[in-house]
Amino acid sequence: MEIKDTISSLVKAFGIPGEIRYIDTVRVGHINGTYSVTMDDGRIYFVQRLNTYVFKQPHEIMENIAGVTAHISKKLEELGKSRDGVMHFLARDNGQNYYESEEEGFWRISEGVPNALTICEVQEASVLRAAGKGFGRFQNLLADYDASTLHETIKDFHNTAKRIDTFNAHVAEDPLGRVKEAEYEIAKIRELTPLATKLGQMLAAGELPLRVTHNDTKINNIIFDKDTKVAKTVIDLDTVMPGLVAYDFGDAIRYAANTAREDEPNLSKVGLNIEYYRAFAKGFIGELRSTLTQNELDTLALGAFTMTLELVVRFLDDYLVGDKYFKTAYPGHNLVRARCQLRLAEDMVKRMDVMNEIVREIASAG
Ligand code: GN1
Ligand code: MG
Repeated sequence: MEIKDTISSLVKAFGIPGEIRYIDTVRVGHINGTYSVTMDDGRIYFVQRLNTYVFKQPHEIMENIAGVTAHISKKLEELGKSRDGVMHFLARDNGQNYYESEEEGFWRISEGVPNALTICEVQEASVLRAAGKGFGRFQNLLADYDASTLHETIKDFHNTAKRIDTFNAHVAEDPLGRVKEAEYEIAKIRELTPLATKLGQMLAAGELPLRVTHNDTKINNIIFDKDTKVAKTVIDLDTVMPGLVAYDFGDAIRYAANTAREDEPNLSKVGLNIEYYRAFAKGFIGELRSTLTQNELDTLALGAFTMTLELVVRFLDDYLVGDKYFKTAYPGHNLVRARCQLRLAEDMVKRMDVMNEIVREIASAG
């Protein structure tokens, strides 16, 4: 079936009234396939095909999302705040918030957020401050969510040590003969492994609390208000799971406080934008100050490095095994991404003291 036919049958299956005016492909995100559908009365819906290679248990994801979004709505209502910004997935007549078929795969539809702005490349520090607030608030809203009811949608998602083990096994196997292209990167990963696995060791030793975290805090997973540039909604809830606060802080910094794009091939452009780092930290810590433990504050900067190195490993691993996980735009894209992330990780190692000092300043500013 052509995609427009699939989408129009989905629109009917979910009981959306009216006719489709147009369909756009949304090219943000490396995993799922997303289309924005505008109806004849101007309403917008996001129709998304879940990548079931990545998410093996799609029903569990939709169960998590239903629980998490209901909780957030209820909290906002109690606080007397607008619920506009909560992601809303449509349910069909049979109560299911998805549609599934052998031939077409696993689909879901969410309502568009009015006056929405998605940002992929940051141009000003104020956006980072707003994003920090948005992700911090998200975590606050879920602070009392019963984590034991959440399915682990991707097992060991941020288990950096395990990811490195898998990667090392693939280096040894070298299934496509690509290892020779990445000798420098492989050596560096090995050198940086002790630092990258420290956070996981602290977790195992009970030195850091597990919270309900988002785990994929790229800035394009926040919807901003087009006019005020305030963070309205956190989206992409597929990986909401128990995790460390440093994962959410760290992954956001990795992506948005890079002086270049995530896949910049010219490595001389890549590094940590310390002003953006500070702005995000201000927004994030400002929201969470009363709940963060000293160990959590002390590991935020380490989290940024850890998430960055973890992505080096994930991108390079995917390259070595034939680009099965992340969508790529050209051959070698995952290698380019890995090199870029490695340059950023190396820069963070050099500036770890400054990064820690900034967190301390912000935390003690009250
Ligand atoms: C993927 O779906 P998207 O693009 O928001 C990935 C993240 C990575 C990110 C790297 C489920 O996120 O973990 O950090 O790409 N999501 C999943 O850009 O693996
Ligand atoms: Mg995602």
